[in-house]
Parts: sequence; C-alpha cells; structure tokens
Amino acid sequence: MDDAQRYMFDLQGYVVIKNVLPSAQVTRLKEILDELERRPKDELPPHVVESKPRTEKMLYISNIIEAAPEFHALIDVPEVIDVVREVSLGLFRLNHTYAIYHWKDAMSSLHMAGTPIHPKASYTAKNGQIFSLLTKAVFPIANHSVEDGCFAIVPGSHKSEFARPFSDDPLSDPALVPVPTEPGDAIVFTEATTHGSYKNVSGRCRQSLFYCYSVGYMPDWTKLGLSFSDDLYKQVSKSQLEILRLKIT
Ligand SMILES: O=C(O)CCC(=O)C(=O)O
Repeated sequence: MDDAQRYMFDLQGYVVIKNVLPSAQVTRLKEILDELERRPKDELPPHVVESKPRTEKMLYISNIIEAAPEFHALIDVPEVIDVVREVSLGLFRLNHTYAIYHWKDAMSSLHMAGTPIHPKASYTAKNGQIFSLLTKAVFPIANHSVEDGCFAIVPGSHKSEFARPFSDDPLSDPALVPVPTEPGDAIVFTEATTHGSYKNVSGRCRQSLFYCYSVGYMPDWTKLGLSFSDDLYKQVSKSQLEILRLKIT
C-alpha cells in the first residue's frame, strides 16, 4: 500500500482500487454469471452451490471460484494482494468466495463492527501496523451505482468502541455511506467494518464477486457451504495454490 491507501484503509476500513480488471475480463465474467443465473439450482457446476434460498430479490452462490477457470485469475490480482498482504502481516490465505446477485428492492443487511469484537473478524492498528483477521475484496461485475444498491459501509466503524445503536436495516443507519464503483474496480475492506448495501431501486441486476482473505491459519468457513474442493487445488497455479493453502505450519 502507498501512504494514502494505508491512511484511508485505517481511517475508513476500506479502499477503492480503480481499474484492476480489464474490461474484456469483466465482460467474460459477466457472461458466466449470466449463464449461471439461468441454470436450475441442481445443474450448477460441481462444488458451486446456491446456499441461501433464491428469492425474487437475491441470489447467493457459494464457491463461485469453482464455476469456471476464469474465476481463478481473481485469486491474485496484484493490487488487491498488495493490500491484503500488508493488513494480514504477510500471513494470509484466500478463505472463501461467493457471488451475489441483487435484483429490485434487494438490500444486504448491516453486519459487523468494532464492538462487539468478532472472533473471526477483528481489526487492530498499532505502532504503524494493521492487522485485519478477515479482509474482503468486492469485484463489481455489473451495476454498482447508488440506485443499483451498491456496497455500503459505515466508515471507521471497525474502530467503534460502542455497539451500533441502530438496527441491521441499512436505511436505519445515518452513518452509512454508499460506495459506488465501476465494473473492473475493487473495494478492499476489513470485515470488522459495519457494511451491507443500499437498496436496489433501479431494477438492474447488481452482480458482485466476493473474494475473502483470512489470516493464513483460519480454516475454510464451511457455513453456507463455503469450502474449496480438491479439484480446485489441482487446477490453480503454484503461486495461487500458495494463496489458497491453509498455513498450519
Ligand atoms: O451487498 C453487499 O455488497 C454486501 C454483502 C455483504 O456484506 C456480505 O456478503 O457479507
């Protein structure tokens, strides 16, 4: 990270990195997401699961990385890894991945905060160093304007000393700010920050990919079926494998 990124990440809990994916790559990822959206639940590729019931507002697909080799390239986007490496003190792994489709009226509820401390998503900054137990990269693939119900965050809430006095409804929190972005950008944030989304009022489908990097010794989050298959470990490059690997030694 450069000095400005480090300052912003610590102050706000996130940074936006512009243009990390070329448009041809985004177009291809969108084609695959569109195709997956049309498939019945039981015809998804192996290891890819609709782990929350699909509603008319939202579709959540776990292990999206297993859907096609095109998703492997997002494991080690250099600008993202640069942030993740620093805020994980060099000891990190890609822990899980998923995709979310948000249709009209969809909204992601608010969750996480500096208080209470979450055992899998805490944040510390001390003596010029940052340690974030879980750090996520959001890759907007389609429609991330405020009207589309873009990602939203309460800047600084990863350091809050007081529990959030508002409900999990994003509309209830006066400190929530939208983070509109373009396909090809990345938002990298510490999971300890209170986050969710705005409401999709445009009716355009917002598509997002989430690549979630934990401290290196944290096992896969098997909740919501989030885990890597042996097949994936065989398909990725050596350096990507090093990013996926559980660092128990
Ligand atoms: O809608 C969003 O971008 C937020 C999703 C989210 O908070 C999550 O998956 O944990």
